[in-house]
Amino acid sequence: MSETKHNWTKEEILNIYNKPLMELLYEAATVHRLHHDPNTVQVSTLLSIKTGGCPEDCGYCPQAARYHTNVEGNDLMSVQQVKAQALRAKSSGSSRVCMGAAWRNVKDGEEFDQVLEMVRTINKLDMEVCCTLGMITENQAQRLAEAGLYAYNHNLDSSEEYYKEVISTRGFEDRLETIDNVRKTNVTVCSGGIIGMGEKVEDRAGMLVALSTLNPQPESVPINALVAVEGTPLEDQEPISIWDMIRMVATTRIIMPETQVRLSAGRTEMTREGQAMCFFAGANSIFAGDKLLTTPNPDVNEDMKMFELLGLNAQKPFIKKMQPETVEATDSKYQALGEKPKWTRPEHTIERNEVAKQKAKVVK
Ligand code: SAM
Ligand code: DTB
Ligand code: SF4
Repeated sequence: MSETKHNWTKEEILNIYNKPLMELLYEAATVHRLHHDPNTVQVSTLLSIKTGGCPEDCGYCPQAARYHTNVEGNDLMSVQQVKAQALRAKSSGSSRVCMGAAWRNVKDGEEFDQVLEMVRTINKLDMEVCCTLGMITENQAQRLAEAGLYAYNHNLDSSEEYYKEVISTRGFEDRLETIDNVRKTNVTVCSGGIIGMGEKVEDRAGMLVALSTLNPQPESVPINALVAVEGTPLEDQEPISIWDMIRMVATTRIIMPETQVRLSAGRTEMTREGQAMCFFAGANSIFAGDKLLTTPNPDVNEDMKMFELLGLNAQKPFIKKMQPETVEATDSKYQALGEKPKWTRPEHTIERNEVAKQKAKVVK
């Protein structure tokens, strides 16, 4: 097996992305087979533990408080509710639960303590636990690790250049810093992005440069197709073509051979044939369950029928890395530091974000 390359350039990535499709597919499928069982796909279930009311202005996100969408906000779920949902996910074949919170960043206190308890609870069900809670400090990452977290999801979302066209309330460098904080623990990094936000192919390549030059490369890379939600600044974006998704998956597979490439948001718009091409191109993970965080996802039974049709098997947990140990709150060697980290707030103006915010004020 060849050494993983960590110095990919944008030009090299563009050359791969733009290859004649049959060559791209052949190359991606070859790399895939060298590093993974091509008939195994990891199944991960998303759980929105705290929905809506987020202070950020991410142009794609239905959970940003400043836009008017149909998302109903909820307080943080209870540990018991989370346990019940995790058990359901396990019985339908998921090996991982990913808990998402509509937070800009984690704040020390009761709510974070409750999330830590959720992590312990799911770990004890012998499932991989992932969290996506916004920006975190090193101490918060350590506390999550100690509770038994397997992965932390924090997406770069686009190229550094295009990021500024989508989000004004935090900087690309904040994302990198959180990933760096996670890297100081034994928690693996899950980081990817969204295509179909109006970015150029060069931006997709730019995002892949940022991800593939991380050393080690992320354990998993979710590739989301934008779900254009009414009321968000990106509500009028045209859906991307399946060929773009296939090219993006194949390129990700070639440049990040060991990574789990996750076919993430946008599957409701994809045919089985389209998804099969993505699996052939190296996707080996999906989000299952009829809801992502707030938007629809294919029914789990339909997904299982698709697996049967394609001869795919759901991956067992802890194949890549051992189950992390769980330390109980009472035995913890870390404590809340009550830090006030200085995450950036560029606050530059993004015209379409402003328009969506003004429209929401009128409706509200
Ligand atoms: N608040 C935390 C954060 O932003 O890091 C965690 C939750 S946030 C919803 C997680 C990711 O969901 C985002 O980084 C983005 O990639 C994805 N996402 C959000 N809205 C989306 C949409 N409409 N279409 C596709 N992906 C979306
Ligand atoms: C990721 O990359 N995609 C997931 C997960 N990580 C957290 C979220 C997709 C969200 C799609 C929009 C929604 O349902 O709100
Ligand atoms: Fe908030 Fe995350 Fe949505 Fe941005 S993507 S508005 S940070 S929930």
